[in-house]
Amino acid sequence: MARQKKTVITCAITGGIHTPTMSDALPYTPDDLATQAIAASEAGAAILHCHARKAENGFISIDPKDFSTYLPRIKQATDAVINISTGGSVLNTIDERIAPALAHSPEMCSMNMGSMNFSFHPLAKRYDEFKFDWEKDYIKNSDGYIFRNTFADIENAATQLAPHKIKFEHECYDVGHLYNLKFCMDIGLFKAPIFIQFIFGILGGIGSDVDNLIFMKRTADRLFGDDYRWSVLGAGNAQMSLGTTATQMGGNVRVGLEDSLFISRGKLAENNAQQVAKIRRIIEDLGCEVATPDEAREMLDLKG
Ligand code: KMH
Ligand code: ZN
Repeated sequence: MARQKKTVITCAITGGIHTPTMSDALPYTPDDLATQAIAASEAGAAILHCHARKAENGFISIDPKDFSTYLPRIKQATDAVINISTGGSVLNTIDERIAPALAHSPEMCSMNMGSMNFSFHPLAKRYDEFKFDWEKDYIKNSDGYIFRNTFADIENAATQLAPHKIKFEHECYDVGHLYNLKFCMDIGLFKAPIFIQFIFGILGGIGSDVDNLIFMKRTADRLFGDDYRWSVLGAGNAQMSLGTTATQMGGNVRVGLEDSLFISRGKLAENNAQQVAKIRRIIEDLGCEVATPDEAREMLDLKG
């Protein structure tokens, strides 16, 4: 595949993995979500990957109304590409998880490409003071959660979302997920060009070693040829290092507090924009350029 000229930065603003107790910077009120998303866009993120949370306690929400409280403010203030998560929480069904994307019809949404054990960041267990009751159970049970994305779930989500012409961020947490994606393309669920988010370092998925990134990339090259664009999400302390490696291999990168709460080893990030600014600085220092939202639209073939 020809090396792309610019690098698309995605920022995943809040997610559903971390809990408010872990960092005061993790946004969950509509005000904080909008303010941090807008700042991340201004810092250089072309795509904003969005989850919603309950304003009163930060619990992960898949209620489309909890997206309505902050997405319009982002759209009004920026031209960033909005990407709505269909990951929801491990407690939700696929129909519940796709409801926000169906209701808001964004340019992009996530599409998780396989079922897996899904454990939260092991560091979470160090936190024994919780702000909200739900956090304790969520963390306590985290070893036992299964993130369900069967072929039937994927087909159901793809079929219901198809009329909206939303570009999927195909979340691939392990090499088998690439083969799942290839199978789904072969049976006509997804059309080229596809956009793959290679995910490393989630407990239950592939680890965050450079060897694994090369393996995932080579496998995708073999399976999809020129029919795919790609990005790297390194969870936790792999965020900046693996993300940087991806940009040097010609790929795109995702940062954000959904994927890591830190700005450097042991130091919590102040907000999402700080992570975006850091990866942007690295990309530019290494002689590359970051893509604007419109350039990302063109590169990823979005509906615009
Ligand atoms: N939480 C990330 C590891 C989704 O929102 O659908 C992957 C993710 C999934 O962002
Ligand atoms: Zn997400």
